[in-house]
Amino acid sequence: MQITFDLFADSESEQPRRAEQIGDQSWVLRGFALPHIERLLPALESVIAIAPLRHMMTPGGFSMSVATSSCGELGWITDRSGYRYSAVDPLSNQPWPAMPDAFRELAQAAATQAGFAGFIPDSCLINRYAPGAKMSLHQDKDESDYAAPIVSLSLGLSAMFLFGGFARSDKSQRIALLHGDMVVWGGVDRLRYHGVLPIKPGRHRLLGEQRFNLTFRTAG
Ligand code: MD3
Ligand code: FE
Repeated sequence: MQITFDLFADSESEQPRRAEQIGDQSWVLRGFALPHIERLLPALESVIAIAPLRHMMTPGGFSMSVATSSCGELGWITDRSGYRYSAVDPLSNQPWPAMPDAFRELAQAAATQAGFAGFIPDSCLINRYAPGAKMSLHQDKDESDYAAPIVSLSLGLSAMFLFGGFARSDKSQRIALLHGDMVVWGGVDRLRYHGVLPIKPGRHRLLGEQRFNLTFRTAG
């Protein structure tokens, strides 16, 4: 009896782990990362100690409200010359930090759960949202192979995610993404428009006044 009680010492772990289908080949895995948070947060800290979060410039000359960094062989960058993947961090001119095993293993497990066994991410983009930060509707088109899924992990403050169609003007579904939720998008849903509404002010027990989203991709 004592043992089962200890399993629920952290109230967030009481969230049932369940899969919600949001598209023909897209799934929200509620609470999927919760059993691994204690390994994930130190790994995240060690990555951003080497490759600090920064507000990159869009090709149009605006600073992103989201602060970004990356780990893995390739990192997503933007500047006045455009959006692309780079093997080096433009701040340091050094390779991005290695992808922590805890990250890769979690992303692979989530992909497998959603029907994409054999997913090998070579890039993890780290997005940090302070309250008010948002991401406008866009498609992810900078990767070489659209057959691979994209896997995301949400940490900290919750977000309202917009999941649209194949034209910017298509109606979007709104999906709340909470600490520990993972999402897998693949196949026919890979090129759907998506975005994030401005993050509401708040304080998360572990992460404070911020939301992190980690996006795992096969980019190269
Ligand atoms: C849906 N990030 O970094 S999760 C991005 O929460 C991005 O930070 C959001 O969109 C965030 O590009 C959303 C990731 C996501 C990534 C790719 C997708 C959702 C997707 C591709 C197709 C459909
Ligand atoms: Fe995106």
